[in-house]
Amino acid sequence: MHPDAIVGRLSLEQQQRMVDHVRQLARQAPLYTPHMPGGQPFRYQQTGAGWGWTSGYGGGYRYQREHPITGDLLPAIPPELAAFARQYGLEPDALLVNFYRPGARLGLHQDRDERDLTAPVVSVSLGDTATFLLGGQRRSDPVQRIELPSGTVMVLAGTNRMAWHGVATIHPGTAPAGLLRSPGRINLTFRRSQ
Ligand code: MD3
Ligand code: FE
Repeated sequence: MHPDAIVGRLSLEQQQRMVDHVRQLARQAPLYTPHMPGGQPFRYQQTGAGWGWTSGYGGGYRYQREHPITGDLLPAIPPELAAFARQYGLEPDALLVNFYRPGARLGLHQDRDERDLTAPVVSVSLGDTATFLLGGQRRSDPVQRIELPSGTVMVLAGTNRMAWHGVATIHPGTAPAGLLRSPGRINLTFRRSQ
């Protein structure tokens, strides 16, 4: 199965450069566990650059410039990464970094906290392969299971932009040797939030 959302695969060198950027970002804006507005923790850890997505702490799901734990302004999106997203027709103002350890999942949801829901979302998978779930416009629509190995680039545009989606499984031991220091998967999403 090869959905039209998958647009490319990064070389190992490109993947390593992205991971190096993530490490640099995480030094300034540490990974943390986001919580739903009701207090339930998500199963992954998160940080961001530019605008970050925050999931509660009183105000409900929204984008904000401050790190939710440290209160510091998030670092700017590294120019090399912004240029990467621009290749796919997106001028990003938000970069979300999600880290999944083996066993972590993300339930089916839609992304609709962005002001312009016609701007595409660009996603890069790094590390262990994930089984990604891509549904349709309605929650009850059938869902495709799509394997996302390290280096996969997806662009969610058109009808896929408002599709229900989630992460079913992380497959430990499938990352390219030496790419990550610990087992798991990093997902980068570039977005236009404002
Ligand atoms: C489809 N992330 O951050 S990436 C998310 O693997 C999110 O971390 C998943 O869902 C992850 O919101 C999936 C691919 C992705 C990202 C955004 C989308 C798919 C999408 C927005 C709309 C439709
Ligand atoms: Fe999402």
